[in-house]
Order: sequence, then structure tokens, then C-alpha cells
Amino acid sequence: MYSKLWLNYEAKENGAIVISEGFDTSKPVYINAVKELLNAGILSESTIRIVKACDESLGEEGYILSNENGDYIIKANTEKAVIYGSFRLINLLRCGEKLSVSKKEIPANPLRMLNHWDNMDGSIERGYSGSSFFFENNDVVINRRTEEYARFVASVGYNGIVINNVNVKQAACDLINDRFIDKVKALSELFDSYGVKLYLSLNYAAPIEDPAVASADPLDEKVIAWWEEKMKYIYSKIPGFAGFLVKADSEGRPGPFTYGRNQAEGANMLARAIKPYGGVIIWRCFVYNCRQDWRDLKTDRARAAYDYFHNLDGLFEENVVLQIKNGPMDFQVREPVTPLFGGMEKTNQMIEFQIAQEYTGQQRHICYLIPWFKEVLSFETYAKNAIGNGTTVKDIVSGRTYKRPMAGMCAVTNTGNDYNWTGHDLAAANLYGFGRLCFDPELSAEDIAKEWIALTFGSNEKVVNNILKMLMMSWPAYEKYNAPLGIGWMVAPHEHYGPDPDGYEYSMWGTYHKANHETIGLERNSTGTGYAGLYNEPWASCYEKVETTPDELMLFFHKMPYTHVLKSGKTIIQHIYDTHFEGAEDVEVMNSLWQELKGLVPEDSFERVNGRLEHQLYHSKEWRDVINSYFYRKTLIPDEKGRELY
Ligand code: GCV
Repeated sequence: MYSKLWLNYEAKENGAIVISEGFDTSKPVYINAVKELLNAGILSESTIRIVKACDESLGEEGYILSNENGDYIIKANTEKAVIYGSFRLINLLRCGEKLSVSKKEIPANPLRMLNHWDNMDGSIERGYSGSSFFFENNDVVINRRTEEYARFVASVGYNGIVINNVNVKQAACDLINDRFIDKVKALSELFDSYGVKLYLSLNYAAPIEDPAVASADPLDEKVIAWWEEKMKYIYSKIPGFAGFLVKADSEGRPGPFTYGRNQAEGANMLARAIKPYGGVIIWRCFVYNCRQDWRDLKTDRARAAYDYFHNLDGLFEENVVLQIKNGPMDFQVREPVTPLFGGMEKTNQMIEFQIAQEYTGQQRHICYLIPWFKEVLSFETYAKNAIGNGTTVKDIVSGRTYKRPMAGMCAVTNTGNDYNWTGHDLAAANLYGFGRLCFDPELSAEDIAKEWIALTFGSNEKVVNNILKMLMMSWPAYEKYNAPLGIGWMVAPHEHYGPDPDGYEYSMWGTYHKANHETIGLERNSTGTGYAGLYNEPWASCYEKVETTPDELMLFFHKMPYTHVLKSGKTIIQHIYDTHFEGAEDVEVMNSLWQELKGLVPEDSFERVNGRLEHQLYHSKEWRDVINSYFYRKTLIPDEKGRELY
């Protein structure tokens, strides 16, 4: 059993008439599009004309939707675009749109992907919504739920998914071998029939297991030949296969560094092997030393991606895309935008976000992440030598700035086999919202949320208003009661859940806050690790000095006394106390807003969210009290409002 999420309408014959003009109506993706149109209650007795557009500006995935004298028209160049257009038409009408003016929509990002971190035993790394629906007992699962999932992702315009964890181990290594290849093919065809390309994560070290090769050196002829053979085999089985995502030289995963080679040499070896078949290698930049000595004051994990990749600009094959995490650390509730965006002009790049709420409440706390992602995407990189329009992160990752053909956005996804797919019913707003944001990064976080609420819970004004408020206040609230001012990492090690201010302080992971009784934070300017200088001007100068560093990133960039007065007019210590009290109060507000919806949203959903809110009420106070008491004990500076500290 599973919920229908935002596609929660009864699928039944609706008496609609679909007229096709110029399309190959036998293509599975086209058949599925028509099926959706014929099943959507909102199109009951309507006439829908699907017309070949022959309009270059629409590309392969754009469409125009219009209403001509009561008939709905979908114009597109390809069958694949028809499925995006069909879902969009249904969703727009369900949101009350009349289409009195036609809508032309072309996705801003060529790649719009979800990354699953699903393991073949059914577990999910950083999964908070049950177990995998792709894998179980070291086998591949294909059933009705898989198809339902394909519908969800297509319905918001995603066009790619990676189904297995980037940490490729054990049985997952066999996804590209006889043992599972036919099932991967079946999955690939299923997703293709919804306009979504299937990718796999790849074990870079696979040829080591072959005694005749016993190496993964990217310049070794035997290794090169091994991969050429392997790609030939894969494409003989799955001709439409999209390509691979690779995590190499990271957190114990092997990579080219083992052989004294650089990241481009590793990526290019695979890229050349897959090139004859039109495949893509998506190569992650999450490369850093995870065995750092905490006593070492020079190494700065924040620099790693930039230091390893910036100098390789222009050396990657055309079918390599670098996948770069939004920040220099690891999906914290607040961190700066990585300087790698804006640091490479001749390399395909895409951005990696995380909607699995690893560090943002693990789908037990409400945390609508789209406002945060919008901030990141709007960051001005001041990239040099742009040949296209715009140099914000969204311009760069969409390929516009340097006219790169392969580019885009992806997120580590938040789904599992829980009834509601995302653990928390409201976390589905991130799954929906991220897809919409990939398609059109100009959409506002509010508008995306409103669409999702209307499609999921209906358009009752109170329901829309209250849930909208809850969602929009949730990420700021989480930031308030979490680690302060961009410092991050005050979480319990390994699970990454719950407050533990010194949990990572004396570990090897390179994630330190260095709090003592007078100061906290790291000097990342020219007097420290030099990280600030990796940005283009004027950011380098801005982050260099305390006076120009934004409050919210103060402790990320500078070692500061607790008594320093921020731009807000508050001392750092008072800021910490105030935000932590406010954050927990915000959860009280969210809870009251939800309580007002009893009887207005489905009872089961009401109860599930209630249960999670009960926990969030308790847990936000736990965060508040642990963090505030930690700093009170370090500094012995009392709260100027006299509230209780422990
Ligand atoms: C898949 C973080 C997570 C790991 C994850 C890694 C990555 O370190 O905690 O679970 O591994 O990021 O992005 O590769």
C-alpha cells in the first residue's frame, strides 16, 4: 500500500477524446501520456489535441499548453515532451488554472535528476522513509510501486534517476553483470516509458576483482580494455542506457589517486569507454581527506573540492559532468556556496543537493528546503569570461554561462517504501518542489509549495494558508535551533541526528568548530586556511573581513569572540541564545497551525504529521537546551533575558 502523493486522483476512464497529430503513437512514453490524459478526472469529456510543434525553441522537452474554444492543445516536438506536458496540463487544471493564456514551458536544466542511495539488501544510506523499493534481499524489485514512482518523477519533470548508492558494494557490483543486467534493462525500459533515464552508480575499482587485470589504474591498458569490453556488454543489453555516477577517492571508495593519477584521468578513462554508445559519466567532486588529524590546523576540508578540481578545468572529456555539492562541506543547514561554481569555465557541471534530510531533521522535523536551494541557486559567482547570459549558480549549472551542453541539477532523494513515500507527509513537498525547481529555478518557493499543497490536500483556503506558513517557516526554524552562524556539524556522529556539540570535534572528518571559553569558529581568510580567497571578487574580499562577512556565515569564516557584536546588533552569544529559544517557539507555532487543520485534511495524514510534530516539539527543545547550555558553560555569560540555561 502506498499513498498517491500529489497525483491523488482516482484513475478512471473520463470520456476524454485525445487526437494525435504527427506523433509516433506506438511509443511507450506516448502511450503512457495518453493514458494519463484519459484517466484524469479533471479532463472528463474534454477534447485534447496533441500536436507536433516543429518549433526548435521548444527543444526535446519543452511544450506549449493552451485552451482553444474549450479544447486543450499540447504542442511539443517529441513524444517525451508530451508526457511532461500531459502531466503539467492535468496538474495545472487541478490547481484551478484555466489556461486562458497559453503556457510555453521549457526546462532550464538539461539534467534534472534524483540520486538514490539504495543498497541491494534493501537498506538506504541516509534513508528516513523505510527501506528501498528498488532492491530487497540482494535482488532488484520491479512492481506496481516502481511504476507509480516513475509517474511521480515524470509528473514534475525529472528526467533521470540513479537507482543505487554511490557507495557501490557487494551485490550492487553485479548490476552491470549477467546476474542483474536483464532486470536493470527492464527498469530502464519502465522509466524510459515515462521519459526518465536510468543511471547506475559504478564501482570504479571493479576491474581489481578480475584476476587478469587486478588494477584500477586509469592509464593501464588492461584496465582500459576491461572497461571497453564492459561498456560494450552493457550497451549490447541495454542500448538506451544513460550512463554512470561515480564516487571515487572519497570516504574509503577507491579512485585514481590510488595510482597517482588525477580525477580527470580517472573520469576520462570511463568516459572514453562509454562514448561510442552516447553514454555519460557523472563524476562527483566530493573528494576530501576523511582521515584528517584534528590537531592539524592547516588542512581545511572546505578547500578540498576546489583544490582537487579547479586546476583540471578543460581537461575533462565532453561526456563527463562534474557533480558538485552545493556547499564546500556536506549538506549542512547553512554553509556558503562552494567556490568551485564560478571556478571552472570549460567543464560540464551540475549541482548536487540533498532532499534526504540527513542534517536537516531526517524527515522527523519539517524542513522545506526549497527556499534554501533558491538562495544557493541565486548566488552570484562573478564567474569570468562568460559567453552566455548570467553568472549566478543557476546560470552555471544550467549550462547557460559557458554554453555547456551537459549540465543540471540533482538531489539525493528522500523516498522509501513507507506508505507516504517520504517518512513525513510534508517532506513530499521537497520531492515535488525539487523537480519543479529543476524545471524552472525562477519559480518562487511559495508558489511551488502552494501548487504542492493544492494537489495533495485540495484548495481549502485555511489548509493552503496554514501548510504554506508551516513549510515556509520550517527551514529558518531548523537553522535557528541547530548549530549557529554557519559553523555546522554539532550533531551526533554517524547517525547525524540530534545535538552533540563536540561530537565531531576530535574526529578525523575535518569538521571542527574549535570553541573555547572566549572564541569559536575557524579563520578561513588569508590569515588562516585561505579558503575565502578561492572565491571570485568581490566575494574573496567580502569573506576576508569580519566587517563584510554576512552574519549567517560568520563562524564559518572567522574565529570570533562570543562578545563580538553582529550586524544584527546582538552579540554572538546573545544571538545563539535568542535564535535557539525562537527556533523552538517556531515549532510551537507550526504545531498550532497544524492542529487547526483537524477535520480539514485526511485523518490518517493528520495523525501521521501529528506524531512527527510531537517529536519535533520535544526534539527542538533538546537542541535548544543542549546548544545553549553548551555555550553558557563555555562562556559563563548569562542570557540577557534571564531564561533558563542548564
Ligand atoms: C553516500 C556524507 C554521508 C554519507 C554519503 C556521503 C556522500 O558523508 O554521511 O553517507 O555517502 O556524504 O555524499 O558520498
